[in-house]
Amino acid sequence: MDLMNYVDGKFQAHTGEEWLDVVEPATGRQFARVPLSSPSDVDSAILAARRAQPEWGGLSHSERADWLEIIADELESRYEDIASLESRDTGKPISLARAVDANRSVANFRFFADMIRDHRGEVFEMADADNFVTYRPVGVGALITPWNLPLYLLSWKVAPAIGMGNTVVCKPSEMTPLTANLLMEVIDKVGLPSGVVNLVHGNGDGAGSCLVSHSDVDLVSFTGGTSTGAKVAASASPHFKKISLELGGKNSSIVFADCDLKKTIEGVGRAAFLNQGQICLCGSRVLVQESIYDEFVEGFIDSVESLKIGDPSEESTQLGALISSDHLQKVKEYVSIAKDEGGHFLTGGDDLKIRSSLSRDLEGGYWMAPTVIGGLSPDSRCSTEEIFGPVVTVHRFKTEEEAIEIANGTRYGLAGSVWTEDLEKGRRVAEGIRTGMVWVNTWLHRDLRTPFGGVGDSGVGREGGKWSLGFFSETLNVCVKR
Ligand code: TXE
Repeated sequence: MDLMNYVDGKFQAHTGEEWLDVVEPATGRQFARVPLSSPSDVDSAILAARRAQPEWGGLSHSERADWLEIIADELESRYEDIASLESRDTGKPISLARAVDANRSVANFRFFADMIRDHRGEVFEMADADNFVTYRPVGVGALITPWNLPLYLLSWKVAPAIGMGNTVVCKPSEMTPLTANLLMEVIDKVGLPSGVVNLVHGNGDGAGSCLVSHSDVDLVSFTGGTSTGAKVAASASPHFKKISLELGGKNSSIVFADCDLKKTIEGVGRAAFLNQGQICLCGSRVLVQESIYDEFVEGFIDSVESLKIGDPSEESTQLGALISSDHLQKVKEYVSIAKDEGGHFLTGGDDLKIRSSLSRDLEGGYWMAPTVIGGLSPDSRCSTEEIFGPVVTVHRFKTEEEAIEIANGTRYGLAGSVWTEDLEKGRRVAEGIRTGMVWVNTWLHRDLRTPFGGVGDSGVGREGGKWSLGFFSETLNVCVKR
């Protein structure tokens, strides 16, 4: 399958000759090609978005909300296609692709349709005047997304961006472009006005950086790695674009002695290994109170060793393949760093066991056993740097203060979880962590109205609910003297 860009309401071939192979992570085999778009392809997409913006921005909130609902309905009718393409493209289990990627992508369009329909400006009265605050479109947005939750993250940006009257150019990850293509098919089918949503395929150094640095782009919403985020910020800032950066994480799961052990083991395991640990919110550092450390670790290892790894298309599979050969290599390097740092492997650490149980068809895939490492210092590289794979480190702590200090010992600050039956303590500890989101006795329990984003190396800005509407708009205050 050779993909095409989607510009000005039409699928269009890119102007150059360059292509990149799209590889199925579970088999290591190529199954599609993505165009490496040129600067002139990016220009055409931005021009189409620019031309479409005034009319689109002139529609009422409820007219645009209607469009989001139409897209949601059509997307929902492609539910099974979304799940199977996402599973094939990313290597994640089909059950996860259904529950998260397919479900949430539709939900994102519906949620923002409702929010935008109800969205009003504000009025602030003074003794002698009234202030009227209105929310206006920013203009043309560049939406850049990664490979771990491709359509989920793209829909999370497209829906509020166009809902608030902007037009957009999307640049999905070159590694997982298939569901972005599906979204363009949906948009094409429902007849969204031309130029409102455009898509250029390509890699980061090519189409991505060209888009971000373009003088006719007013806003950049980026989700991806921290070092890429720094480059994106550097090229966007000379033009004073609005920018939101959702970057990496190295999140702690803090387990207190008074937790419900069974539920905690299950929740901490899910936080560690969902999507093979390739979610920025994953809890990859597990901090356990000393008095239950041995008991927790024993139960945790049992549960990790019972995870079913293998063919992502099988319903019962719980862990699939890692995204790419390069990424697998990066994760394995951290495993050897852990050995050098004096870590001991409580389980996993290699891929031999998995490979021996895989069918021949999957032998070329990018497999890694879920790995739990003990004995490392909390300030070691493996427990402070983002690995973004199925690798977690476990550490002991004695007091609340110590747990908070360890949790705050990374440059990241995206998420975290606290496990205790004392809910007051749970909140107290959560509020002590320098981060953007903390769950108590749960993980990834998302209410789309809440702010999403982090501090430090995890990024700048918040999206979600009214924060998305604020980011994807410019406010105007008109003060009228009576
Ligand atoms: O992401 P990149 P990569 C982390 C994770 C991973 C690391 C690198 O640790 O190992 O990032 O992953 C586009 N200008 N996360 O290399 O490069 C690129 O084409 C504009 C965390 O895959 O950040 C893709 O569309 N765009 C993360 C998107 O940026 C550029 C999820 C993300 O790619 C660009 C994924 C440039 N100069 C990885 N360079 C999370 N926060 O969830 C690249 N891109």
